[in-house]
Amino acid sequence: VGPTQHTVGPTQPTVGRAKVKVSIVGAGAVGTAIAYACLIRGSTESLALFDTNADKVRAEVLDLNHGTQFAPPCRIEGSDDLAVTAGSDMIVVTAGAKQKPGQSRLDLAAANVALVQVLTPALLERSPDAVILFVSNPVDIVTHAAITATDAPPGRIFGSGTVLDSGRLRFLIAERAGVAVENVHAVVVGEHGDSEITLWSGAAIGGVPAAEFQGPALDGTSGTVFDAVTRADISAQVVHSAYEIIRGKGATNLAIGLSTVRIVEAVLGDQHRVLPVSTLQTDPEELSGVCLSLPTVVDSRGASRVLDVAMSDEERAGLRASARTLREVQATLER
Ligand code: 6V0
Repeated sequence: VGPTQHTVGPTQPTVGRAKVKVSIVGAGAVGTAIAYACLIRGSTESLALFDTNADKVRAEVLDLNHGTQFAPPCRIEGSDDLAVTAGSDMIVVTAGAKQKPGQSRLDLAAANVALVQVLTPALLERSPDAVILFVSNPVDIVTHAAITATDAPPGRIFGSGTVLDSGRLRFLIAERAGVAVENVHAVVVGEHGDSEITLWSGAAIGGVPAAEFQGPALDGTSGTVFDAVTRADISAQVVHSAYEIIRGKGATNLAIGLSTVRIVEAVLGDQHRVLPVSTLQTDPEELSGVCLSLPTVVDSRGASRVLDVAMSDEERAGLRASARTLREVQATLER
């Protein structure tokens, strides 16, 4: 960061220390959507935005501050000086290059890995107790690079993983089943990317296993809704929906904003919420050493415990293949 740093925020000094501070690194489409969701939901008492683009961060902070009258109380400041993040309880990293139309998440890897290897120790220096959540893509590779660049305890650094993908999956299942999305239980695991796996074997709608769920099909006939063709179609849509959104509007930002804030609140509120976040796997052997997503308990320590979730043989083979893909990319990037 150069000598011409600019900080923007409330002019009145804060009386005492704000209780809960969240910093967001990268004030682009995703970072600002996360900030906006945090503000509207009242997730934190203090928000700090850091971006190397001084004009952009200044504009975003002004825009957010002009809305504070209409939202729960929150102090919002921003800067192109990393010092603005000091003393954070939680830091969300969205900085870096993003996918261009037709580009895969793994294509982004080299630039964003180099960025987080420098950024993560600098963030922890200013906020030694913070939990750090990575959103920048490819999120599993970026999270692994960040973990290996520091000696923070396991779980304090993790990635948003397939929380968004699982949200997309639940939406599509709910639409087909004709039930509220909260009544769908289903999860995507593995890489946040092309090799991710839908765990259909554990999917349930209002407690009914997806494979047994009956209802009118799209052609009006009654019977099993989630047959093999429908399952494959939904899984493919989950994988491809980011590409479709990027083609149409240049970025995906609103749903990732909301899903990230779900993770932020799980940490700040010590909620012990089970979410498919990306963490460094240690067991079993074939997954060990890569960051990927499995249902994980998220609490004030970060990602604290990976659950041993039941899977079919095919799903388990898919997860192993996803781990292999990630391991190969990791090996070429982290030297
Ligand atoms: P964007 O709108 O280009 O914003 C990125 C911001 O980062 C810009 O404002 C840059 O100025 C800033 N920036 C670049 N380098 C630095 C740095 N060193 N320090 C601070 N700020 C910096 O991109 P967008 O917000 O759309 O996407 C951000 C990242 O999120 C990309 O890597 C996306 O691929 C990723 N996403 C991850 C998702 C997930 O589910 N994990 C979902 C959507 C996007």
